[in-house]
Amino acid sequence: MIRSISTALFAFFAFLVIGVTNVNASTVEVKLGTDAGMLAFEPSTLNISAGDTVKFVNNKLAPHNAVFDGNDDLSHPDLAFAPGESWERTFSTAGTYDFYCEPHRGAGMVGKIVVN
Ligand SMILES: [Cu+2]
Repeated sequence: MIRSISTALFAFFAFLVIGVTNVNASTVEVKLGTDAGMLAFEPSTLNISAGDTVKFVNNKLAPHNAVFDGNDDLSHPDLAFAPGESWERTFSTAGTYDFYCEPHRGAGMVGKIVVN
């Protein structure tokens, strides 16, 4: 009896750990404004897996934002002014997501995230 309870408990906790923690999910960083001082996302193209998180980090030549047309949940329309300001978005659905920085779109500050 005690043995079967402890076995059940073990199975339960193993399920919790495996179920809650997606060990494969990772967080990838994208800089807004390159280290070299270019108006671009760095990197501008990202390949990630479904469930991964992208951390957008304000870098140089602010202000920047990141807008995904037709995808309000992924967009961050507020302008980031301070270096180091950041936000995160998790991509749970496979697909190709184009985005851009509103103030610098005309200067070519566009990016692409491919979720596999
Ligand atoms: Cu910008």
